Amino acid sequence: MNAPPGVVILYQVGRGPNAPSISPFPLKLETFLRMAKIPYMNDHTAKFSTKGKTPWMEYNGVDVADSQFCIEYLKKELGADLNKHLTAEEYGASRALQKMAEENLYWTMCDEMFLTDDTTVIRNIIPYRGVKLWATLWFLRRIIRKETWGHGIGRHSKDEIWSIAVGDLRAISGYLGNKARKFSYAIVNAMQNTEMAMLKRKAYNNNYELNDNSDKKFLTGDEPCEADCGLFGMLAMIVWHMPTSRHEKLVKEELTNLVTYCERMRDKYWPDWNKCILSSSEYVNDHGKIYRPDGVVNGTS
Ligand SMILES: N[C@@H](CCC(=O)N[C@@H](CS)C(=O)NCC(=O)O)C(=O)O
Repeated sequence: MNAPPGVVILYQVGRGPNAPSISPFPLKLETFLRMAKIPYMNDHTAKFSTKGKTPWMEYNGVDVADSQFCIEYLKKELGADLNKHLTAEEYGASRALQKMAEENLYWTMCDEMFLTDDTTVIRNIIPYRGVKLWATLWFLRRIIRKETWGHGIGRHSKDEIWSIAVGDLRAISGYLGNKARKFSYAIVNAMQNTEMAMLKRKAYNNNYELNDNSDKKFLTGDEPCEADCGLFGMLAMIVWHMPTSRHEKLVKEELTNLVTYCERMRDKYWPDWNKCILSSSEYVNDHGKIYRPDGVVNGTS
């Protein structure tokens, strides 16, 4: 694929059923390109980088592998710094949370999706059926088992891995802040088991949209920063691509500010979300189309 000068080619693995990627890292990088208003086009042929991973990019003839190195490269080339408004403390906290999600929480998600006996989660995401599904699953499981073992997390019991996921998700949710929820829960608890308290608890569990009460709109405040790309990429998988998983249950029933956070990022940077998800009737194959910062999507180059 060729791109005009100044247009990034983003190599990724194709769109997902309920979010624009089934992988957190391409979604992170594509969200960054939108946030930084950098023109780009997608190559959905699932060509992996020289490092054997996805995503990667080509910019003015230079190949860069790894979502974070792509971001660093573009920051250097174009001054696309989304952290200018952060204090050193905010930068430190935002980077630490992003890395926790990418290097720790991510592996708990891989374990939940690929390495448990129940294949419901993964069957909802991989579009294949029959032999093709089982062959893909066998192949992916082999890689992920090896990787989680090398990382170290794969040596823990399932309960221990789950406790790591819970700790990480609570940390992100807590940093975003959920004051109103804590306050309301205090009231509900004070009411103990009256019928009203039970009804309220049920409402909490069933309608997380009512609980959009995170203290901060984005990770560090009203203005998004670079770490929001990475966190959104990761959390979006839990919200939209891990149906029936424990991760999904935790964020939708308890850590609801993570769900509204994802919805806020989606609404701000993905007005064309439905065109980018396979399950929507509005889906459009954008392979080779150029996204311009003004929202215009051109035909092939
Ligand atoms: N640090 C990399 C991580 C990318 C990554 O792990 N991608 C996964 C897909 S979610 C992958 O390509 N896995 C293939 C493999 O590990 O063999 C980045 O930020 O781009």
